[in-house]
Amino acid sequence: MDDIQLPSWRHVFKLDPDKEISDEALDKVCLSGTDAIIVGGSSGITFDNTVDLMARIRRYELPVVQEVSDLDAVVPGFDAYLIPMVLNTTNPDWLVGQHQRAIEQYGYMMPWDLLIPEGYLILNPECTAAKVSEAKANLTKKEAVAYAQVADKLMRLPLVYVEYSGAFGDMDAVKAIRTAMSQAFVIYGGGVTTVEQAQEAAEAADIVVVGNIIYEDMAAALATVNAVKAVAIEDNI
Ligand code: 1GP
Repeated sequence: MDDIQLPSWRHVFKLDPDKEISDEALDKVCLSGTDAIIVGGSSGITFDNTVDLMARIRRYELPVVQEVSDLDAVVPGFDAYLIPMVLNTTNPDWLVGQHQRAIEQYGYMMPWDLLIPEGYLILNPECTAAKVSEAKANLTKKEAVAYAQVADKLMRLPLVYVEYSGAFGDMDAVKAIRTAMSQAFVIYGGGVTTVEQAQEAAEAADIVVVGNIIYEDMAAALATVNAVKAVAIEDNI
């Protein structure tokens, strides 16, 4: 396994197994200078489409991690597994229920060392993840910060993922969240399509995730890598 050096990551591409990507496009993504690839999505994720995408990314040297959203689609062979715990869900299934059932069933064979729990804070009510996980995503900045603090200070999760999937979020809220953290790293994802947005997100969060634009405008997606990496962020922790 490659060592997962989360604290050194600044830019990550997220690839969706349910979406087509050509070998040529995948080559560009994997050789872009990004720090890692996350494989995951909110719908249409299966074992078969995940194993296929993982095998293709595996030809490259960069770390590849799976963000688990469906137990049936967990594929052995990733460098690590991000385990979302949806902080602002209204259904405890998405916070601990599915996790409990997974451990009850498969606990004896869990690669515990490879699991990285993330406090997932979904702030775009329109995104699929918000709908699927029944999240109360219309939060004030103060409410959002408090949820992130639950993850950081009470649950002591190593990551807080601020998810605006499909829409560029409120960077003031992301900054406020990061400032309030004692030990968790803050990942931001959602609607990063331009160099300016990539820079703004890089000023607000420890790690910036870029997803959809890969499938819409490859040149714009690739430009976000250097844009993020050019921004130095002060140590918060
Ligand atoms: C989605 O946070 C990621 O889970 C990235 O969002 O697809 O909007 O870039 P976009």
